Amino acid sequence: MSKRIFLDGKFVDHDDARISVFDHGYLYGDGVFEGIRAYSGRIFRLQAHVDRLFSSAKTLMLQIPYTKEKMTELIVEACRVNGLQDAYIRVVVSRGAGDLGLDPTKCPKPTVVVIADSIALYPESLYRSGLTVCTSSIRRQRAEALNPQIKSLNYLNSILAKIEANQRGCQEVVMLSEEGFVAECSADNIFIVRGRKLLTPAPHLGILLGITRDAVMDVARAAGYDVVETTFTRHEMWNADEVFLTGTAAEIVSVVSIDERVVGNGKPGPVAAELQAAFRELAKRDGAAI
Ligand code: PXG
Repeated sequence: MSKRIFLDGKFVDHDDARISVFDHGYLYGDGVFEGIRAYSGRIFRLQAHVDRLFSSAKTLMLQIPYTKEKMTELIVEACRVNGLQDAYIRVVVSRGAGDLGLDPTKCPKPTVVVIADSIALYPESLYRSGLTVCTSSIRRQRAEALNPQIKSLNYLNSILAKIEANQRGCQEVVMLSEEGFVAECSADNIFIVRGRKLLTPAPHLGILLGITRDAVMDVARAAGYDVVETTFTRHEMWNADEVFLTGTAAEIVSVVSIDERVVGNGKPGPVAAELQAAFRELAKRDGAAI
């Protein structure tokens, strides 16, 4: 069965899911998105994703033509019509078609797309071996330029960093704030472990407030860890007991080498493993039923 994609008010076949070359999402990266996962028939933290989508759109003065409730229903519906219990869902709202100038007021109708697809899981070997990462020379852009809390269609800041990672043979890349503190990775948040304490960069450092980050803070606190949102440098990161990344696609993945410094004993650590297990338990029972 061909995949059914929600586009501009209705579900259409994959081959008919086309948008205009005049869409400012395409011409300027003017739009917002979410990447969401469903586990065993439950959509993980759906409300938080819908809230973040609407917050991103509000800052861009992009009027989503549905209520939050309707958008939530559409996301569930996209899984249902495609018969998916485990899914990766991409919601995209772009400014819509306009003229060739960048003025958003010339785009009368935002484009809304919901794609529900089967999830391409990261290879299990990645979790067994852990990631090798490096620090990018590209700084996370400051909030006054383009706030990293907006999950916008303009990912060039991350993509420039990712290009560097690829060139240097790293699997992810750590991005620093303008002041040189650890901020986040190109598409993941970062945590460092010191004994029973977890440190993660505070929101003001210019990060996307990841929904996995939030869930990991919850499960870690429930497991008795002290979790602190704070400021730290690469020195603390290099010398941590463990370092791990969090994101919707990767969940929790250990980092074993950073800038050619071995992290801990060079193997994925027990804290990341414990939190990954707790996270999977949470994902099984938490979330809106499809
Ligand atoms: N920081 C950045 C910059 C991100 O893009 C995260 C953190 C983690 O956020 P969540 O809410 O997912 O825990 C992201 C995640 C993908 C994909 O398919 C993920 C993201 C962007 C593009 C693709 O893994 N964002």
